[in-house]
Amino acid sequence: MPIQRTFIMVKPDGVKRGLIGEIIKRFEQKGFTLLNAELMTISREKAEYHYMELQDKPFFGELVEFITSDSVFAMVWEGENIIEVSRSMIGKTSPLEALPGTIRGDFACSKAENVIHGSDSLLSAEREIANFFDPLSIRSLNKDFPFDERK
Ligand code: DAT
Ligand code: MG
Repeated sequence: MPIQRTFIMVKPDGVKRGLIGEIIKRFEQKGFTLLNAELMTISREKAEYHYMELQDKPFFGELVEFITSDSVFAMVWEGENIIEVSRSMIGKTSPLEALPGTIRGDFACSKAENVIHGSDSLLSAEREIANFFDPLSIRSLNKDFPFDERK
């Protein structure tokens, strides 16, 4: 079972609604390990880089406006298969598909303002973590990271 790292971010709507604790609680209860976390307001440049895959979408402008509109709570988490598992804990993007029991299923009813972000692949996790955190600031529990799957 591969140990992975991922980038998780409570979006401005989630921070305003007081959901940081609830989200940390779910990740801790699952058995994942928090490696760094920071309340931050992100620049337009970082937001555009974070969502670069969506730059041609009609909602890209609104997405960048929203994510830079107020504080976000950015985190790095580590655990077994955390990229896939965290995506299933987060739930689908569409509120019509996000099942009860998932974070979005329980707390979001909007496609645009949906409480939380989680990386969707190893490559995007690496890029997203590096966009928001200095590598030296990330708690290091295992000196051998990245692990075998990347060799
Ligand atoms: P996810 O956040 O589930 O990985 P995504 O990467 O496709 O979804 O899109 C990133 C964010 O962009 C998403 O969390 C909310 C916003 N978004 C996606 N599709 C949208 C749409 N059709 N209308 C408005 N916002 C949308
Ligand atoms: Mg995505």
